[in-house]
Amino acid sequence: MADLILHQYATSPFSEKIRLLMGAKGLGWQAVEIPPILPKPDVVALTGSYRRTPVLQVGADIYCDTALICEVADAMAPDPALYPAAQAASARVMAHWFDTALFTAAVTYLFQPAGAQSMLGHLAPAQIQAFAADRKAMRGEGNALRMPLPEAIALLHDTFGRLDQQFRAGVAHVSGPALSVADFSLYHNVWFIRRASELARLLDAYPALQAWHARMQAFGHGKVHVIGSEVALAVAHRADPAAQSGGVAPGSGFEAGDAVTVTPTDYARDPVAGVLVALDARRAVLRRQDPRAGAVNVHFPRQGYEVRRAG
Ligand SMILES: N[C@@H](CCC(=O)N[C@@H](CS)C(=O)NCC(=O)O)C(=O)O
Repeated sequence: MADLILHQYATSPFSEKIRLLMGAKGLGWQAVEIPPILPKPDVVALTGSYRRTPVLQVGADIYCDTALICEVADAMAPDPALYPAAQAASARVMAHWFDTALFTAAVTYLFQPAGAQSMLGHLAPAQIQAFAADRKAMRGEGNALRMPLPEAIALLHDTFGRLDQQFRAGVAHVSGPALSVADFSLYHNVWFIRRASELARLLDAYPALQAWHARMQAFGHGKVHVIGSEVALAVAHRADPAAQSGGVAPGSGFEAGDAVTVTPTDYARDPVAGVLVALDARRAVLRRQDPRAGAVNVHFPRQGYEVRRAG
């Protein structure tokens, strides 16, 4: 199996989702610590202009978004399964909801004035300002990742209360009796809130949820080796992108070889331009050329991303 290189940073919840997944799957991986704010020249050399965190690199194949990274890791190391057949739909739908609606509530809750200090207190005042400006620009005109604070708090209590009840009723995992991708999507949200000292006390009312979190945490992060971003770029440059079976699905309105852009529909809406290699109901794959990374295939999930003809 080619080396797995995760471009991530320590305080990123979506990175933690994948670090824990590596532990659960018993995978060895390499970590590149990337900047939490723009500029990220070595990330976008691989991705085009996709700037979100984390990104998984396998040779010259670059996988954006943790929803897709979970599928890739599951195909490489099927045990334990992330999409057990008896929970296939519930696991995927719950995971998506935790990664979007619940994450928006968690971010709103944690970055209220009382929380920002515990989340960003390790930074100098100028760094806090730069972080705030970066995230404001990333959220865009629709102010994605924010909702009214009372609704965010209500959503967190409602969700955690129901999950706590379900765990107390003896259901071992989030979407049913078996572990699934939904456990990892809930996990990173709880992990994020637990980092917020005072505000983490919101979780005190949910002991069964906390016990589940401790069981998940025991997976650890697997065997990790830290490398520099220049090493990762050299790996991409040396490798050829993997052959894509499947191609572009008939009736999609696109053909292989079309010049297209792929853009997140929610936040960090920076279009990535390339030549379409594969497209179906689950994935879009673009080929692009970069002076430092060489030829790379950049892979996106279809949900949450828009494919458009370039120009
Ligand atoms: N849907 C994306 C969301 C990823 C995301 O929002 N990550 C945060 C960090 S936890 C981010 O990109 N923040 C801005 C940045 O790192 O530049 C995924 O599942 O990968």
